[in-house]
Amino acid sequence: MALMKILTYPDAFLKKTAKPVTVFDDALKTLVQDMAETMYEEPGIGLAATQVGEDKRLFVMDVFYNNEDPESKKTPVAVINPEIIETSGESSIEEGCLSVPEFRAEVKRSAELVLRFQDMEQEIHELRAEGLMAICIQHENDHLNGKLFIDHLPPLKRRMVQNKLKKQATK
Ligand code: GNR
Ligand code: NI
Repeated sequence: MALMKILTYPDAFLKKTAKPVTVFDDALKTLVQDMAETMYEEPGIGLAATQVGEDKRLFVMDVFYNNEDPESKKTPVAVINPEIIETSGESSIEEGCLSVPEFRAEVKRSAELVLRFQDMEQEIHELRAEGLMAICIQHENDHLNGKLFIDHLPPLKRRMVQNKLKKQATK
């Protein structure tokens, strides 16, 4: 098990459209385990492969784990080759991102969705999600398409935030 380094804005890798996973081998299993460990360590509710410099359509998530509750159980889900096949409703919460440190903003997204994905055994699943899980899935799926939550902000606000983050990054 190993912790991975998380890329931060304005790293160009974060703008990449990730490639589908075709090889389900031990190296993939190790990557998923290392990503899950990194997600819990940060802590985050999700982590996309793009964020750790891996050009693969895959993310891990656990929206239920609370690291302040000793009774809380870890239930990591590995989501491989995700496709959001249905969406409905509207919802917005204040989002943060491990790749955009120290900035939070409300983002308008779908309230409910159906996610089709593969697990480590290449089995295809369809998962209906709502609430925080639906938000997290859309946020992680965006990462695999080279998109960050700040890309959803109105243009002027987005520019201001990007300039501020770029200045911070050079410090
Ligand atoms: O840990 C995270 N919390 C979070 C809160 C609101 C909306 C989205 C997220 S995802 C984020 C971890 C992360 O950056 N995943 O890509
Ligand atoms: Ni993120």
